[in-house]
Amino acid sequence: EGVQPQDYTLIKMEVVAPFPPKLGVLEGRKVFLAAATLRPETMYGQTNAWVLPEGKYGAFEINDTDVFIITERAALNLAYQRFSKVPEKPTCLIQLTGNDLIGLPLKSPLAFNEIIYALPMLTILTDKGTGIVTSVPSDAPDDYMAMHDLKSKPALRAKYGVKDEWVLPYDIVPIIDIPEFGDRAAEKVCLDLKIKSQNEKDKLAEAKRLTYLRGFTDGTLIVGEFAGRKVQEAKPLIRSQLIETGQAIPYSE
Ligand code: A2H
Repeated sequence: EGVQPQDYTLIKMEVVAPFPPKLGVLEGRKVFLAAATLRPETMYGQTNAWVLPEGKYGAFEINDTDVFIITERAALNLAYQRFSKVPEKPTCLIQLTGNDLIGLPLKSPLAFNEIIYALPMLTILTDKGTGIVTSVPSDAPDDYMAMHDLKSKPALRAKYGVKDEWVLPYDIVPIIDIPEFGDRAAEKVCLDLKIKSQNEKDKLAEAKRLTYLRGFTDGTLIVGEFAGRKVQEAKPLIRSQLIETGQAIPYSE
């Protein structure tokens, strides 16, 4: 963990009922996969959520209505940030693994895709954020490569029980234009650097370095209520809106 606290936005991705047998005890509740992001203004371009197949998660009571599926570590942090039904104490309703979550249909704030699915990503860190990541392959090289791996490797889909229809219909949604990078910046940089898979750590670090700063300083939103505004200006506005409408909460670590 860094020395500086990171201010994340936790995006509430609602699990669509009916729930599978593993989540049966949660039936009748409002259940969300809560994804930590530093880029709330990119939520229009979500194509899926990421979970770590072998990762340990739990379903935690956040307040009288909401249940969040996140890591225990994140639930404890949230409990100290006033987000727990019992103050300063996480209440876990059921323990789950990432494998239990793969294939869950989700409704996520601002996403142009009405339903997106929870899919496996092998590079998720369990000691960062919530262990759940929302996927925006237009602007995040990690997301682009993990999606590319699933789309191009039927054996990888089979290994994790991923159905074709959770992946193949989902294409990049252009949302931000960056001069010289275009409106699919993550794809362009991954192609330029000839990155082969989500496991090429060093190259992906370079891809992120190349895209993130330019996207934030020179990017312009091309969709949604703030189309035409600079990413820098739109980001705090979209973050506040998501929080005020109850579709997200602030989270720091
Ligand atoms: B960001 P930092 Cl479009 N493991 O959200 C791996 N990656 C994680 C994670 C975890 N446990 N928790 C969060 N993340 C990702 C959107 C996005 C993100 C875009 C562009 C850049 C970007 C869509 N994915 O991140 O190490 C999440 O991906 C820029 C670094 O705390 C989160 O924001 O800086 C970001 O990493 C937080 O990474």
